[in-house]
Amino acid sequence: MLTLEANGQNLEAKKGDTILQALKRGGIHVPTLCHMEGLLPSGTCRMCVVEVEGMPGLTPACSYPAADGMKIRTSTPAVLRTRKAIVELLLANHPDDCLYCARNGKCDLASLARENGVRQRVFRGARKRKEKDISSPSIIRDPEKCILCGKCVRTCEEIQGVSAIDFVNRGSRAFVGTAFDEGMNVSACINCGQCILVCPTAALTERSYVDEVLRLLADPGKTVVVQHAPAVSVSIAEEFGIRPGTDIDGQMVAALRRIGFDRVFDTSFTADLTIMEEGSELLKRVKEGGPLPMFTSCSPGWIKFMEQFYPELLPNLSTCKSPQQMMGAVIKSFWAKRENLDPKDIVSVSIMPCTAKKFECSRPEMGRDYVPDVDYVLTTRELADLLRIKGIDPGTLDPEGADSPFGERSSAGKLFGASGGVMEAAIRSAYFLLTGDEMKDYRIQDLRGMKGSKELRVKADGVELGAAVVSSLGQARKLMEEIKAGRKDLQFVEVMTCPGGCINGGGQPIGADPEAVKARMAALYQIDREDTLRVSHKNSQVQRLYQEFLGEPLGPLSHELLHTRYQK
Ligand code: HC1
Repeated sequence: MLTLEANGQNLEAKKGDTILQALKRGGIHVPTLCHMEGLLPSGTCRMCVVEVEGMPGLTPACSYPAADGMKIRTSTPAVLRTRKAIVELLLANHPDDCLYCARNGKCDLASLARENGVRQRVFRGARKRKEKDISSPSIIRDPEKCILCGKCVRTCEEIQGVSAIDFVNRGSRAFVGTAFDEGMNVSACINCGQCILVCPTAALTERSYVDEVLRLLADPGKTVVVQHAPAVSVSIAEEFGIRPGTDIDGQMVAALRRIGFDRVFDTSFTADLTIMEEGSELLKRVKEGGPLPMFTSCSPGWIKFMEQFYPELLPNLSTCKSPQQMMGAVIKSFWAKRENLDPKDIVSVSIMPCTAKKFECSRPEMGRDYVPDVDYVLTTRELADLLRIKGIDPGTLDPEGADSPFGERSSAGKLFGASGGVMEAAIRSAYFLLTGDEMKDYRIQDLRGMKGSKELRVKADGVELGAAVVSSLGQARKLMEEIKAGRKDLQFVEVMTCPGGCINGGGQPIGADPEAVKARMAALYQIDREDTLRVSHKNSQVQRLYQEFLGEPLGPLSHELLHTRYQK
Protein backbone atom coordinates (compact mmCIF):
# COMPACT_ATOMS: atom_id res chain seq x y z
CA MET A 1 0.00 0.00 0.00
CA LEU A 2 1.10 3.54 -0.75
CA THR A 3 0.30 6.56 1.37
CA LEU A 4 -0.33 9.88 -0.35
CA GLU A 5 -1.75 13.23 0.55
CA ALA A 6 -4.34 15.00 -1.57
CA ASN A 7 -5.73 18.43 -0.70
CA GLY A 8 -4.44 17.90 2.85
CA GLN A 9 -6.22 14.56 3.20
CA ASN A 10 -4.33 11.27 3.62
CA LEU A 11 -5.02 8.63 0.95
CA GLU A 12 -4.09 5.01 0.52
CA ALA A 13 -3.35 3.66 -2.95
CA LYS A 14 -2.40 0.30 -4.41
CA LYS A 15 0.98 -0.17 -6.03
CA GLY A 16 0.49 0.43 -9.75
CA ASP A 17 -2.41 2.88 -9.27
CA THR A 18 -2.41 6.04 -11.29
CA ILE A 19 -2.95 9.32 -9.45
CA LEU A 20 -6.51 9.32 -10.79
CA GLN A 21 -7.20 5.86 -9.36
CA ALA A 22 -5.73 6.87 -6.02
CA LEU A 23 -7.86 10.01 -5.91
CA LYS A 24 -10.98 8.03 -6.84
CA ARG A 25 -10.31 5.55 -4.07
CA GLY A 26 -10.17 8.48 -1.67
CA GLY A 27 -13.44 9.89 -2.99
CA ILE A 28 -11.82 12.92 -4.64
CA HIS A 29 -13.36 13.89 -7.97
CA VAL A 30 -11.22 15.05 -10.86
CA PRO A 31 -12.89 15.69 -14.22
CA THR A 32 -11.85 13.50 -17.15
CA LEU A 33 -12.67 13.48 -20.83
CA CYS A 34 -10.54 11.04 -22.82
CA HIS A 35 -10.14 8.60 -19.92
CA MET A 36 -11.69 5.14 -20.39
CA GLU A 37 -12.09 2.80 -17.45
CA GLY A 38 -10.38 -0.54 -18.09
CA LEU A 39 -8.18 0.69 -20.98
CA LEU A 40 -4.63 2.01 -20.77
CA PRO A 41 -4.55 5.81 -20.37
CA SER A 42 -4.08 7.89 -23.48
CA GLY A 43 -3.49 11.18 -21.64
CA THR A 44 -4.54 13.26 -24.63
CA CYS A 45 -7.07 15.76 -23.30
CA ARG A 46 -5.27 16.93 -20.11
CA MET A 47 -8.61 17.62 -18.41
CA CYS A 48 -7.48 15.68 -15.32
CA VAL A 49 -4.36 17.75 -14.59
CA VAL A 50 -3.31 18.20 -10.94
CA GLU A 51 -0.36 19.77 -9.15
CA VAL A 52 2.15 17.42 -7.58
CA GLU A 53 4.55 18.94 -5.07
CA GLY A 54 8.10 18.98 -6.39
CA MET A 55 7.09 18.37 -10.00
CA PRO A 56 7.26 21.13 -12.62
CA GLY A 57 4.02 22.34 -14.21
CA LEU A 58 0.86 20.25 -14.11
CA THR A 59 0.58 16.46 -14.21
CA PRO A 60 -2.13 14.39 -15.95
CA ALA A 61 -3.67 12.29 -13.17
CA CYS A 62 -4.95 9.58 -15.52
CA SER A 63 -1.53 8.51 -16.76
CA TYR A 64 0.95 9.38 -14.01
CA PRO A 65 1.66 6.68 -11.41
CA ALA A 66 0.88 7.35 -7.77
CA ALA A 67 3.92 7.21 -5.49
CA ASP A 68 4.48 6.90 -1.78
CA GLY A 69 4.58 10.27 -0.02
CA MET A 70 3.22 12.17 -3.05
CA LYS A 71 1.48 15.46 -2.23
CA ILE A 72 -1.27 16.35 -4.70
CA ARG A 73 -3.45 19.44 -5.12
CA THR A 74 -6.49 19.05 -7.36
CA SER A 75 -7.93 22.58 -7.42
CA THR A 76 -5.18 25.19 -7.26
CA PRO A 77 -5.70 28.35 -9.35
CA ALA A 78 -3.32 27.00 -12.03
CA VAL A 79 -5.24 23.71 -12.24
CA LEU A 80 -8.64 25.41 -12.47
CA ARG A 81 -7.37 27.94 -15.03
CA THR A 82 -5.93 25.18 -17.20
CA ARG A 83 -9.05 23.00 -17.13
CA LYS A 84 -11.23 25.98 -17.98
CA ALA A 85 -8.92 26.95 -20.87
CA ILE A 86 -9.06 23.37 -22.23
CA VAL A 87 -12.87 23.53 -22.34
CA GLU A 88 -12.81 27.02 -23.83
CA LEU A 89 -10.49 25.80 -26.58
CA LEU A 90 -12.68 22.76 -27.27
CA LEU A 91 -15.66 25.09 -27.60
CA ALA A 92 -13.79 27.44 -29.95
CA ASN A 93 -14.99 25.66 -33.08
CA HIS A 94 -17.90 23.67 -31.65
CA PRO A 95 -21.38 24.35 -33.08
CA ASP A 96 -23.71 26.35 -30.83
CA ASP A 97 -26.83 24.29 -31.55
CA CYS A 98 -27.36 22.77 -28.11
CA LEU A 99 -31.14 23.33 -28.26
CA TYR A 100 -31.50 21.04 -31.25
CA CYS A 101 -28.72 18.64 -30.42
CA ALA A 102 -29.45 14.93 -29.93
CA ARG A 103 -27.37 15.03 -26.75
CA ASN A 104 -29.17 18.04 -25.29
CA GLY A 105 -29.10 17.48 -21.54
CA LYS A 106 -26.65 14.59 -21.81
CA CYS A 107 -23.55 16.20 -23.31
CA ASP A 108 -20.26 15.70 -21.45
CA LEU A 109 -18.79 18.81 -23.06
CA ALA A 110 -21.69 20.91 -21.82
CA SER A 111 -21.28 19.39 -18.33
CA LEU A 112 -17.56 20.17 -18.34
CA ALA A 113 -18.29 23.75 -19.43
CA ARG A 114 -20.75 24.08 -16.56
CA GLU A 115 -18.44 22.40 -14.00
CA ASN A 116 -15.50 24.58 -14.99
CA GLY A 117 -17.38 27.85 -14.99
CA VAL A 118 -17.27 28.54 -18.73
CA ARG A 119 -19.96 31.16 -19.40
CA GLN A 120 -19.01 32.60 -22.75
CA ARG A 121 -17.18 31.80 -25.95
CA VAL A 122 -13.67 33.08 -25.29
CA PHE A 123 -11.88 31.86 -28.41
CA ARG A 124 -13.47 31.98 -31.84
CA GLY A 125 -11.89 29.33 -34.04
CA ALA A 126 -12.88 28.60 -37.62
CA ARG A 127 -15.77 26.13 -37.67
CA LYS A 128 -14.88 22.69 -39.00
CA ARG A 129 -16.96 22.27 -42.12
CA LYS A 130 -17.63 18.64 -42.70
CA GLU A 131 -20.77 16.92 -43.95
CA LYS A 132 -22.75 14.67 -41.65
CA ASP A 133 -22.38 11.03 -42.62
CA ILE A 134 -25.93 9.69 -42.85
CA SER A 135 -25.06 6.66 -44.96
CA SER A 136 -25.39 4.02 -42.23
CA PRO A 137 -28.74 2.47 -41.31
CA SER A 138 -27.64 2.55 -37.65
CA ILE A 139 -25.24 5.36 -36.84
CA ILE A 140 -25.05 9.05 -37.79
CA ARG A 141 -21.62 10.66 -37.67
CA ASP A 142 -21.34 14.43 -37.33
CA PRO A 143 -17.64 15.40 -37.54
CA GLU A 144 -18.45 19.04 -36.70
CA LYS A 145 -19.33 17.94 -33.18
CA CYS A 146 -16.26 15.77 -32.70
CA ILE A 147 -13.78 17.04 -30.08
CA LEU A 148 -11.11 14.45 -30.97
CA CYS A 149 -11.08 12.73 -27.58
CA GLY A 150 -10.40 9.44 -29.40
CA LYS A 151 -12.74 7.32 -27.27
CA CYS A 152 -14.68 6.04 -30.28
CA VAL A 153 -11.45 5.14 -32.08
CA ARG A 154 -10.17 3.22 -29.06
CA THR A 155 -13.47 1.45 -28.48
CA CYS A 156 -13.68 0.35 -32.10
CA GLU A 157 -10.09 -0.88 -32.14
CA GLU A 158 -9.27 -2.04 -28.62
CA ILE A 159 -12.63 -3.43 -27.49
CA GLN A 160 -14.27 -4.45 -30.74
CA GLY A 161 -11.19 -5.24 -32.83
CA VAL A 162 -12.83 -3.63 -35.87
CA SER A 163 -11.00 -0.30 -36.46
CA ALA A 164 -13.66 1.13 -38.75
CA ILE A 165 -12.70 4.68 -37.71
CA ASP A 166 -9.40 6.37 -36.94
CA PHE A 167 -7.72 9.74 -36.80
CA VAL A 168 -7.13 11.25 -40.22
CA ASN A 169 -4.63 14.11 -40.82
CA ARG A 170 -2.74 15.94 -38.08
CA GLY A 171 -2.91 19.18 -36.09
CA SER A 172 -5.79 21.53 -36.88
CA ARG A 173 -6.74 19.43 -39.92
CA ALA A 174 -7.26 16.27 -37.84
CA PHE A 175 -10.63 14.54 -37.82
CA VAL A 176 -12.00 11.10 -37.01
CA GLY A 177 -13.06 9.32 -40.16
CA THR A 178 -13.34 6.07 -42.04
CA ALA A 179 -10.82 4.61 -44.49
CA PHE A 180 -10.71 6.80 -47.63
CA ASP A 181 -13.31 9.03 -45.90
CA GLU A 182 -16.07 6.78 -47.26
CA GLY A 183 -19.54 6.55 -45.71
CA MET A 184 -19.98 4.37 -42.64
CA ASN A 185 -22.18 2.09 -44.75
CA VAL A 186 -19.21 0.95 -46.86
CA SER A 187 -16.69 1.00 -44.01
CA ALA A 188 -15.91 -1.98 -41.79
CA CYS A 189 -18.34 -0.59 -39.17
CA ILE A 190 -20.40 -3.42 -37.73
CA ASN A 191 -23.09 -1.01 -36.44
CA CYS A 192 -22.71 -1.98 -32.77
CA GLY A 193 -22.97 1.61 -31.53
CA GLN A 194 -20.43 1.13 -28.74
CA CYS A 195 -18.82 4.33 -30.10
CA ILE A 196 -22.06 6.19 -29.38
CA LEU A 197 -21.97 5.14 -25.72
CA VAL A 198 -18.49 6.63 -25.21
CA CYS A 199 -18.85 9.75 -27.40
CA PRO A 200 -18.97 12.81 -25.11
CA THR A 201 -20.97 14.89 -27.62
CA ALA A 202 -23.37 14.16 -30.47
CA ALA A 203 -20.59 13.40 -32.96
CA LEU A 204 -21.98 9.86 -32.99
CA THR A 205 -25.66 9.14 -32.50
CA GLU A 206 -28.11 6.46 -33.53
CA ARG A 207 -30.15 6.95 -36.67
CA SER A 208 -33.51 7.77 -35.18
CA TYR A 209 -36.79 6.48 -36.63
CA VAL A 210 -39.02 8.10 -34.00
CA ASP A 211 -40.65 10.49 -36.49
CA GLU A 212 -41.41 7.70 -38.98
CA VAL A 213 -42.99 5.56 -36.25
CA LEU A 214 -45.04 8.51 -34.96
CA ARG A 215 -46.33 9.16 -38.49
CA LEU A 216 -47.32 5.51 -38.98
CA LEU A 217 -48.99 5.30 -35.57
CA ALA A 218 -51.29 8.08 -36.75
CA ASP A 219 -52.12 6.32 -40.04
CA PRO A 220 -55.51 4.57 -39.72
CA GLY A 221 -54.68 2.27 -42.65
CA LYS A 222 -51.81 0.65 -40.77
CA THR A 223 -51.71 -1.90 -37.98
CA VAL A 224 -48.64 -1.04 -35.96
CA VAL A 225 -47.28 -3.80 -33.75
CA VAL A 226 -44.27 -3.68 -31.47
CA GLN A 227 -41.92 -6.23 -29.91
CA HIS A 228 -39.50 -5.51 -27.09
CA ALA A 229 -36.14 -7.18 -26.53
CA PRO A 230 -35.21 -9.02 -23.33
CA ALA A 231 -32.73 -6.39 -22.13
CA VAL A 232 -34.94 -3.31 -22.51
CA SER A 233 -37.22 -3.79 -19.50
CA VAL A 234 -34.22 -3.74 -17.13
CA SER A 235 -32.68 -0.55 -18.55
CA ILE A 236 -35.44 1.78 -19.79
CA ALA A 237 -36.25 2.89 -16.22
CA GLU A 238 -32.85 4.63 -16.05
CA GLU A 239 -34.08 7.12 -18.66
CA PHE A 240 -36.76 8.18 -16.17
CA GLY A 241 -34.48 8.54 -13.16
CA ILE A 242 -35.24 5.10 -11.71
CA ARG A 243 -32.42 3.04 -10.15
CA PRO A 244 -30.39 0.92 -12.64
CA GLY A 245 -31.42 -2.71 -12.63
CA THR A 246 -35.10 -2.01 -11.97
CA ASP A 247 -37.26 -4.27 -14.13
CA ILE A 248 -40.37 -2.41 -15.35
CA ASP A 249 -41.51 -4.96 -17.90
CA GLY A 250 -45.26 -4.67 -17.14
CA GLN A 251 -45.19 -0.87 -16.93
CA MET A 252 -43.26 -0.67 -20.19
CA VAL A 253 -45.87 -2.87 -21.89
CA ALA A 254 -48.60 -0.56 -20.55
CA ALA A 255 -46.64 2.44 -21.83
CA LEU A 256 -46.27 0.90 -25.30
CA ARG A 257 -50.07 0.52 -25.44
CA ARG A 258 -50.51 4.15 -24.35
CA ILE A 259 -48.21 5.20 -27.19
CA GLY A 260 -50.73 3.61 -29.54
CA PHE A 261 -49.24 0.31 -30.69
CA ASP A 262 -51.98 -2.10 -31.70
CA ARG A 263 -50.23 -5.15 -30.24
CA VAL A 264 -47.29 -5.56 -27.87
CA PHE A 265 -45.28 -8.76 -28.27
CA ASP A 266 -42.29 -9.98 -26.29
CA THR A 267 -39.08 -10.81 -28.19
CA SER A 268 -38.24 -13.27 -25.39
CA PHE A 269 -41.04 -15.42 -26.88
CA THR A 270 -39.02 -15.81 -30.07
CA ALA A 271 -35.87 -16.24 -27.98
CA ASP A 272 -37.63 -19.39 -26.75
CA LEU A 273 -38.47 -20.24 -30.36
CA THR A 274 -34.80 -19.69 -31.26
CA ILE A 275 -33.78 -22.23 -28.63
CA MET A 276 -36.10 -24.81 -30.20
CA GLU A 277 -34.63 -24.20 -33.65
CA GLU A 278 -31.00 -23.60 -32.71
CA GLY A 279 -30.93 -26.46 -30.18
CA SER A 280 -32.28 -28.84 -32.84
CA GLU A 281 -29.76 -27.51 -35.35
CA LEU A 282 -26.88 -28.09 -32.91
CA LEU A 283 -27.95 -31.67 -32.16
CA LYS A 284 -28.33 -32.33 -35.90
CA ARG A 285 -24.85 -30.97 -36.60
CA VAL A 286 -23.36 -33.05 -33.77
CA LYS A 287 -25.06 -36.18 -35.17
CA GLU A 288 -24.16 -35.46 -38.79
CA GLY A 289 -20.60 -34.29 -38.17
CA GLY A 290 -20.72 -30.53 -38.48
CA PRO A 291 -19.74 -27.95 -39.42
CA LEU A 292 -18.70 -27.41 -35.80
CA PRO A 293 -18.38 -25.51 -33.61
CA MET A 294 -21.72 -23.91 -34.34
CA PHE A 295 -21.82 -20.16 -33.64
CA THR A 296 -24.93 -18.36 -32.44
CA SER A 297 -26.39 -15.95 -34.97
CA CYS A 298 -28.61 -13.57 -33.01
CA SER A 299 -26.19 -10.65 -32.73
CA PRO A 300 -26.08 -8.74 -36.04
CA GLY A 301 -22.80 -6.92 -35.37
CA TRP A 302 -21.16 -10.30 -34.98
CA ILE A 303 -22.66 -11.52 -38.26
CA LYS A 304 -21.17 -8.58 -40.16
CA PHE A 305 -17.87 -9.09 -38.35
CA MET A 306 -17.82 -12.73 -39.54
CA GLU A 307 -18.69 -11.74 -43.09
CA GLN A 308 -15.86 -9.22 -43.19
CA PHE A 309 -13.09 -10.89 -41.21
CA TYR A 310 -13.80 -14.65 -41.11
CA PRO A 311 -15.84 -15.49 -44.23
CA GLU A 312 -14.28 -18.96 -44.33
CA LEU A 313 -16.09 -19.75 -41.05
CA LEU A 314 -19.55 -18.61 -42.22
CA PRO A 315 -20.78 -22.23 -42.59
CA ASN A 316 -20.29 -22.53 -38.83
CA LEU A 317 -22.89 -19.83 -38.14
CA SER A 318 -26.26 -21.16 -37.09
CA THR A 319 -28.77 -20.63 -39.88
CA CYS A 320 -31.32 -19.32 -37.36
CA LYS A 321 -32.47 -15.76 -37.81
CA SER A 322 -32.29 -13.70 -34.62
CA PRO A 323 -35.27 -13.62 -32.25
CA GLN A 324 -36.07 -10.10 -33.54
CA GLN A 325 -36.29 -11.36 -37.11
CA MET A 326 -38.15 -14.54 -36.15
CA MET A 327 -40.75 -12.40 -34.41
CA GLY A 328 -41.05 -10.19 -37.48
CA ALA A 329 -41.45 -13.24 -39.69
CA VAL A 330 -44.21 -14.87 -37.62
CA ILE A 331 -46.03 -11.53 -37.22
CA LYS A 332 -46.20 -11.07 -41.00
CA SER A 333 -47.15 -14.69 -41.72
CA PHE A 334 -49.01 -16.59 -38.98
CA TRP A 335 -50.38 -13.55 -37.17
CA ALA A 336 -51.28 -11.62 -40.34
CA LYS A 337 -53.30 -14.62 -41.56
CA ARG A 338 -54.96 -15.08 -38.18
CA GLU A 339 -55.99 -11.41 -38.08
CA ASN A 340 -56.92 -11.38 -41.76
CA LEU A 341 -54.42 -8.62 -42.52
CA ASP A 342 -52.31 -8.02 -45.60
CA PRO A 343 -48.66 -8.14 -44.39
CA LYS A 344 -48.10 -4.94 -46.39
CA ASP A 345 -50.49 -3.13 -44.04
CA ILE A 346 -48.65 -4.23 -40.92
CA VAL A 347 -45.90 -2.02 -39.58
CA SER A 348 -43.59 -4.11 -37.43
CA VAL A 349 -41.55 -2.10 -34.94
CA SER A 350 -39.05 -3.44 -32.47
CA ILE A 351 -37.55 -1.89 -29.38
CA MET A 352 -33.97 -3.05 -29.04
CA PRO A 353 -30.95 -2.19 -26.89
CA CYS A 354 -28.91 -2.42 -30.06
CA THR A 355 -28.15 -0.13 -33.00
CA ALA A 356 -27.03 -3.03 -35.21
CA LYS A 357 -30.62 -4.35 -35.15
CA LYS A 358 -31.48 -1.40 -37.45
CA PHE A 359 -28.94 -2.74 -39.91
CA GLU A 360 -30.17 -6.31 -39.43
CA CYS A 361 -33.78 -5.53 -40.30
CA SER A 362 -32.65 -3.76 -43.48
CA ARG A 363 -30.75 -6.80 -44.80
CA PRO A 364 -32.37 -8.12 -47.99
CA GLU A 365 -32.51 -11.71 -46.69
CA MET A 366 -34.65 -10.62 -43.72
CA GLY A 367 -38.04 -10.71 -45.36
CA ARG A 368 -40.29 -12.43 -47.89
CA ASP A 369 -41.63 -11.21 -51.23
CA TYR A 370 -40.00 -7.79 -50.71
CA VAL A 371 -41.87 -7.37 -47.41
CA PRO A 372 -39.36 -6.92 -44.57
CA ASP A 373 -39.88 -8.99 -41.40
CA VAL A 374 -39.27 -5.88 -39.28
CA ASP A 375 -39.84 -2.35 -40.57
CA TYR A 376 -38.35 -0.10 -37.90
CA VAL A 377 -36.03 -0.61 -34.96
CA LEU A 378 -36.00 1.89 -32.12
CA THR A 379 -33.32 1.74 -29.46
CA THR A 380 -34.04 1.90 -25.72
CA ARG A 381 -33.08 5.59 -25.93
CA GLU A 382 -35.51 6.23 -28.79
CA LEU A 383 -38.30 4.53 -26.86
CA ALA A 384 -37.58 6.98 -24.03
CA ASP A 385 -37.75 9.86 -26.57
CA LEU A 386 -41.06 8.55 -27.88
CA LEU A 387 -42.46 8.29 -24.35
CA ARG A 388 -41.35 11.85 -23.54
CA ILE A 389 -42.91 13.18 -26.75
CA LYS A 390 -46.17 11.44 -25.81
CA GLY A 391 -45.93 12.65 -22.20
CA ILE A 392 -45.93 9.15 -20.75
CA ASP A 393 -43.96 8.26 -17.62
CA PRO A 394 -43.95 4.43 -17.46
CA GLY A 395 -43.17 4.51 -13.73
CA THR A 396 -46.67 5.89 -13.04
CA LEU A 397 -48.56 3.12 -14.89
CA ASP A 398 -50.01 -0.17 -13.64
CA PRO A 399 -48.23 -3.19 -15.13
CA GLU A 400 -49.84 -5.04 -18.05
CA GLY A 401 -48.94 -8.29 -19.84
CA ALA A 402 -47.80 -8.68 -23.46
CA ASP A 403 -50.31 -9.84 -26.09
CA SER A 404 -51.06 -13.36 -27.27
CA PRO A 405 -50.11 -15.29 -29.27
CA PHE A 406 -46.50 -14.08 -28.79
CA GLY A 407 -46.63 -12.84 -25.21
CA GLU A 408 -45.62 -15.84 -23.13
CA ARG A 409 -41.94 -16.26 -22.41
CA SER A 410 -39.66 -18.34 -20.22
CA SER A 411 -37.02 -16.72 -18.07
CA ALA A 412 -34.51 -18.62 -20.22
CA GLY A 413 -35.64 -16.43 -23.13
CA LYS A 414 -35.23 -13.36 -20.95
CA LEU A 415 -31.63 -14.43 -20.12
CA PHE A 416 -30.72 -13.84 -23.78
CA GLY A 417 -30.13 -10.22 -22.78
CA ALA A 418 -26.98 -11.09 -20.80
CA SER A 419 -23.80 -12.64 -22.20
CA GLY A 420 -24.01 -16.40 -21.58
CA GLY A 421 -27.80 -16.34 -21.51
CA VAL A 422 -28.34 -17.93 -24.92
CA MET A 423 -25.97 -20.74 -23.95
CA GLU A 424 -27.63 -21.23 -20.58
CA ALA A 425 -31.07 -21.40 -22.19
CA ALA A 426 -29.79 -23.78 -24.88
CA ILE A 427 -28.15 -26.11 -22.38
CA ARG A 428 -31.35 -26.29 -20.30
CA SER A 429 -33.35 -27.39 -23.34
CA ALA A 430 -30.64 -29.59 -24.92
CA TYR A 431 -30.37 -31.49 -21.63
CA PHE A 432 -34.11 -32.15 -21.74
CA LEU A 433 -34.05 -33.14 -25.41
CA LEU A 434 -31.20 -35.61 -24.80
CA THR A 435 -32.27 -37.13 -21.48
CA GLY A 436 -36.02 -36.50 -21.22
CA ASP A 437 -35.33 -35.05 -17.75
CA GLU A 438 -35.08 -31.51 -16.47
CA MET A 439 -31.80 -30.27 -15.00
CA LYS A 440 -31.77 -30.37 -11.20
CA ASP A 441 -30.42 -26.84 -10.96
CA TYR A 442 -31.11 -24.62 -13.96
CA ARG A 443 -28.60 -21.96 -12.99
CA ILE A 444 -25.23 -22.38 -14.74
CA GLN A 445 -22.97 -20.11 -12.75
CA ASP A 446 -19.90 -20.60 -14.99
CA LEU A 447 -21.72 -18.87 -17.85
CA ARG A 448 -22.80 -15.84 -15.84
CA GLY A 449 -21.21 -12.45 -15.23
CA MET A 450 -19.37 -9.78 -17.17
CA LYS A 451 -16.25 -11.77 -18.03
CA GLY A 452 -15.52 -11.47 -21.74
CA SER A 453 -14.78 -15.16 -22.18
CA LYS A 454 -16.37 -18.13 -20.39
CA GLU A 455 -16.15 -21.85 -21.08
CA LEU A 456 -17.83 -25.04 -19.92
CA ARG A 457 -17.97 -28.73 -20.75
CA VAL A 458 -21.45 -30.26 -20.62
CA LYS A 459 -22.29 -33.97 -20.43
CA ALA A 460 -25.75 -35.43 -20.98
CA ASP A 461 -26.80 -38.93 -22.00
CA GLY A 462 -23.34 -39.90 -23.26
CA VAL A 463 -22.99 -36.71 -25.33
CA GLU A 464 -20.24 -34.30 -24.26
CA LEU A 465 -20.15 -30.77 -25.61
CA GLY A 466 -17.56 -28.02 -25.29
CA ALA A 467 -19.24 -24.64 -24.91
CA ALA A 468 -17.70 -21.18 -25.09
CA VAL A 469 -19.26 -17.76 -24.55
CA VAL A 470 -17.59 -14.55 -25.64
CA SER A 471 -18.78 -10.98 -25.58
CA SER A 472 -17.17 -8.07 -27.45
CA LEU A 473 -15.71 -8.71 -30.84
CA GLY A 474 -12.18 -8.28 -29.53
CA GLN A 475 -12.82 -11.43 -27.47
CA ALA A 476 -14.52 -13.10 -30.43
CA ARG A 477 -11.48 -12.41 -32.61
CA LYS A 478 -9.19 -14.17 -30.12
CA LEU A 479 -11.41 -17.25 -30.14
CA MET A 480 -11.74 -17.26 -33.93
CA GLU A 481 -7.96 -17.24 -34.24
CA GLU A 482 -7.74 -20.25 -31.89
CA ILE A 483 -10.35 -22.09 -33.94
CA LYS A 484 -8.57 -21.23 -37.19
CA ALA A 485 -5.33 -22.49 -35.64
CA GLY A 486 -6.95 -25.90 -35.12
CA ARG A 487 -8.77 -25.80 -31.78
CA LYS A 488 -11.21 -28.73 -31.88
CA ASP A 489 -12.74 -29.09 -28.40
CA LEU A 490 -15.69 -26.72 -28.91
CA GLN A 491 -19.08 -27.63 -30.34
CA PHE A 492 -21.15 -24.55 -29.50
CA VAL A 493 -20.07 -20.92 -29.23
CA GLU A 494 -22.20 -17.97 -28.16
CA VAL A 495 -21.01 -14.60 -29.39
CA MET A 496 -22.54 -11.29 -28.35
CA THR A 497 -21.18 -8.18 -30.01
CA CYS A 498 -21.28 -5.90 -26.99
CA PRO A 499 -19.27 -6.43 -23.78
CA GLY A 500 -21.60 -8.21 -21.34
CA GLY A 501 -24.26 -8.74 -24.02
CA CYS A 502 -27.36 -6.71 -24.92
CA ILE A 503 -27.67 -5.24 -21.43
CA ASN A 504 -24.72 -3.13 -22.58
CA GLY A 505 -25.87 -2.66 -26.17
CA GLY A 506 -25.10 0.46 -28.17
CA GLY A 507 -28.73 1.59 -27.94
CA GLN A 508 -28.91 1.58 -24.16
CA PRO A 509 -29.09 4.71 -21.97
CA ILE A 510 -26.06 7.00 -22.26
CA GLY A 511 -23.81 7.53 -19.27
CA ALA A 512 -24.32 4.19 -17.53
CA ASP A 513 -21.31 3.23 -15.44
CA PRO A 514 -20.07 -0.38 -15.13
CA GLU A 515 -22.10 -0.82 -11.93
CA ALA A 516 -25.31 0.13 -13.75
CA VAL A 517 -24.58 -2.46 -16.45
CA LYS A 518 -23.97 -5.11 -13.78
CA ALA A 519 -27.26 -4.12 -12.11
CA ARG A 520 -29.11 -4.73 -15.42
CA MET A 521 -27.51 -8.16 -15.62
CA ALA A 522 -28.39 -8.93 -11.99
CA ALA A 523 -32.00 -7.95 -12.73
CA LEU A 524 -32.20 -10.59 -15.48
CA TYR A 525 -30.80 -13.21 -13.09
CA GLN A 526 -33.36 -12.21 -10.49
CA ILE A 527 -36.18 -12.57 -13.02
CA ASP A 528 -34.88 -16.06 -13.75
CA ARG A 529 -34.61 -16.95 -10.05
CA GLU A 530 -38.18 -15.93 -9.35
CA ASP A 531 -39.88 -17.27 -12.48
CA THR A 532 -41.93 -20.44 -12.64
CA LEU A 533 -41.36 -21.04 -16.37
CA ARG A 534 -37.59 -21.32 -16.75
CA VAL A 535 -37.10 -23.41 -19.90
CA SER A 536 -37.88 -22.55 -23.51
CA HIS A 537 -39.26 -26.00 -24.41
CA LYS A 538 -42.14 -25.55 -21.96
CA ASN A 539 -43.38 -22.29 -23.45
CA SER A 540 -46.96 -23.27 -24.28
CA GLN A 541 -47.44 -20.51 -26.89
CA VAL A 542 -44.30 -21.71 -28.70
CA GLN A 543 -45.68 -25.26 -28.61
CA ARG A 544 -48.99 -24.00 -30.04
CA LEU A 545 -47.20 -22.14 -32.81
CA TYR A 546 -45.56 -25.41 -33.86
CA GLN A 547 -48.86 -27.31 -33.64
CA GLU A 548 -50.97 -24.78 -35.50
CA PHE A 549 -48.49 -23.42 -38.02
CA LEU A 550 -44.80 -24.27 -38.13
CA GLY A 551 -44.96 -28.05 -37.79
CA GLU A 552 -41.67 -28.99 -36.18
CA PRO A 553 -38.28 -27.43 -35.49
CA LEU A 554 -36.20 -27.39 -38.69
CA GLY A 555 -39.32 -28.32 -40.69
CA PRO A 556 -39.91 -26.78 -44.15
CA LEU A 557 -41.93 -23.78 -42.90
CA SER A 558 -39.45 -23.11 -40.11
CA HIS A 559 -36.72 -23.15 -42.71
CA GLU A 560 -38.55 -20.74 -44.94
CA LEU A 561 -39.44 -18.25 -42.22
CA LEU A 562 -36.97 -18.62 -39.38
CA HIS A 563 -33.68 -19.51 -41.04
CA THR A 564 -31.36 -17.86 -43.52
CA ARG A 565 -27.89 -18.32 -44.96
CA TYR A 566 -24.91 -16.02 -44.88
CA GLN A 567 -22.58 -16.40 -47.84
CA LYS A 568 -19.13 -15.10 -48.75
FE1 HC1 B 1 -30.55 -8.98 -27.82
FE2 HC1 B 1 -31.64 -10.97 -28.95
S1 HC1 B 1 -30.77 -10.99 -26.86
S2 HC1 B 1 -29.73 -9.93 -29.73
O1 HC1 B 1 -28.91 -9.14 -27.21
O2 HC1 B 1 -31.01 -12.69 -29.37
O3 HC1 B 1 -30.57 -6.45 -29.26
O4 HC1 B 1 -32.02 -7.84 -25.45
O5 HC1 B 1 -33.35 -8.74 -28.58
O6 HC1 B 1 -32.95 -10.61 -31.64
O7 HC1 B 1 -34.20 -12.10 -27.81
C1 HC1 B 1 -30.54 -7.34 -28.62
C2 HC1 B 1 -31.39 -8.16 -26.30
C3 HC1 B 1 -32.33 -9.27 -28.49
C4 HC1 B 1 -32.50 -10.80 -30.61
C5 HC1 B 1 -33.25 -11.71 -28.27
